[in-house]
Amino acid sequence: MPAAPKVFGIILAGGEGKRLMPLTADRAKPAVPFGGQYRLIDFAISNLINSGLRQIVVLTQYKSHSLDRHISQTWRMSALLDSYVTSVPAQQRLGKRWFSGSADAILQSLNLINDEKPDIVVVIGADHVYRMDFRQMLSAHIDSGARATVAGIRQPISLANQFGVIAVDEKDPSKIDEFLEKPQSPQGLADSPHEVLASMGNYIFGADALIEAVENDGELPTSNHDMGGDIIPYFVGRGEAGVYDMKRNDVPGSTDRDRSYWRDVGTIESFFDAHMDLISTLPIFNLYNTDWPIHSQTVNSPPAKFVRDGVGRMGNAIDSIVSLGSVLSGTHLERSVVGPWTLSGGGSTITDSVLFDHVRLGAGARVHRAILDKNVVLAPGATVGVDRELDLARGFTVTDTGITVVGKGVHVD
Ligand code: ADQ
Repeated sequence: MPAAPKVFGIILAGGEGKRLMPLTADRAKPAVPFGGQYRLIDFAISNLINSGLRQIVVLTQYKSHSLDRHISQTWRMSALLDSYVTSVPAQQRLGKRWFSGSADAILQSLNLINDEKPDIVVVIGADHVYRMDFRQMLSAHIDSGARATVAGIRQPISLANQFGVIAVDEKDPSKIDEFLEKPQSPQGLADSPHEVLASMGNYIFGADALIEAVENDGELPTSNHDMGGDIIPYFVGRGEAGVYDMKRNDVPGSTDRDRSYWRDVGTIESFFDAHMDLISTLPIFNLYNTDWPIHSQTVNSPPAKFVRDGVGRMGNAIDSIVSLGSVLSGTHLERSVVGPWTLSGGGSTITDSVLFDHVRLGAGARVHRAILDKNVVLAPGATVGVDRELDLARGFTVTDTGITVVGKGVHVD
C-alpha cells in the first residue's frame, strides 16, 4: 500500500425505501428531505468530504430525478482539482437490465473504478443520519491488513433482523469471525446480551479485492448480488474481513451526547424519531458542529419570519427548527421541524411534527404528530393527526404509534 493511498468513494443510493412510503412515492429514499434543509444523502456525502475524499460517485436507480438534481446543484466540486461528487445512473453496461442488487450496482459500474485506479474503495449507504470520520476507519483498515473492513455499531438485539450482525474473532478482535445478514435470532454480545454489533453498511476494500469479489459474485446464479448478503460473507468465509468498531470513531467537534449517534431512518417511526433528536436544547444529534459540518443546498430565500396575524394574535415557537423562507403568522409551534418556504395562517398550531418545504396552513389549522410532505395544503381550520379515524378515512398513512403522514401535494379540507 503506498504511503498516501488513492481513495475512491462509492455511495449506494439505489434503494427504493418502501417502508418510508408515501415519502418515497415520488423520490428515491436518499433524496427524502431531512431536518428542514437537508436531504438524507447529505449526511453520507458530508462525511466523505469531511474525511478528505474528493472523488465520489453516487450510484442511483429508482426515481432518481430529484436525487440527481440535488447532487448536481449542491455538490459541485472543482474540475481543476479533479474533485467531483457525481451521480451515476444504471448504465446497462453488462446487458439490458437494471441493478439486481447493491453488489451488481458496483459490478455494473466497475468502469468508474478502472478509470480512477484507486488503491482503496470506500463503499457506503446513503440513508443514515450520523457523523463518521472515515480517515480513522481507513487507518484501521490499512493497519489490520484486511482486504475488506466493515464498520460496526452496537444496536439493540430487537433490531438485529434489520442489520448484518457481526461476530468478532475472539483471538483477534480486528477480524470478523461470522457475519449473518438480518438474522432472526442472533446471539447477544458477551458483555451486553441485549445488544449486537450491527454492520453500518459502510465498507472499505482494497480496490483489487472489491473488483475480484463483485466479479466472482456476478458469476454465481444463486447470489442475490447484495453487499451485505453476499460480498461481506465472501470475505468473511476467506478469513479476510476486518471490523472497525464505531465506538473508536472520534469525530471532531462531537459532544458526549452525539458521539456514535447513528440512525437508520428506514421507517416512518425512525425518520420521525431522528427529527425529534434534533430539536431539544441539548440535541442528541447536533447540527451545529462547525468542525464537522453537514453541508446541503444553500436555499436562496429570505430569512424565516414570525409575525402576528391580521387580528393581532401572537404566536410562539419553542424546541423547533424553522427553515429559510418560512413565515409563521400567529402560530403556536412546538417540538417541530419546519422546512423552507412554509406559510401558516393565524391561530394555527403545529406540535410534534415534521413539515417539508412549501407547506401551507390556513388560519386555525392544526397539525399534531404528523409528517407533511412538500406542497401539502391545509384549508383553514383543517386538522391532521388529531383524529386517527378521520386521517385513515382520508387515505393518509397512520403508523401504529400514531404518526400521520400526508403525501406530496395533497390538499386537506
Ligand atoms: P439494507 O439497508 O437493508 O442493509 P440495502 O437495501 O441493500 O440493504 O441498502 C443498502 C444501500 O444500498 C442503501 O443505501 C440503498 O439505497 C442501496 N441500494 C440498495 N439496492 C441498490 C441497488 N440496486 N443499486 C444501488 N444501490 C442500492 C444494509 C446491509 C446490512 C446493514 C444495513 C445497515 O446489507 O448488513 O446492517 O445496511 O443499515
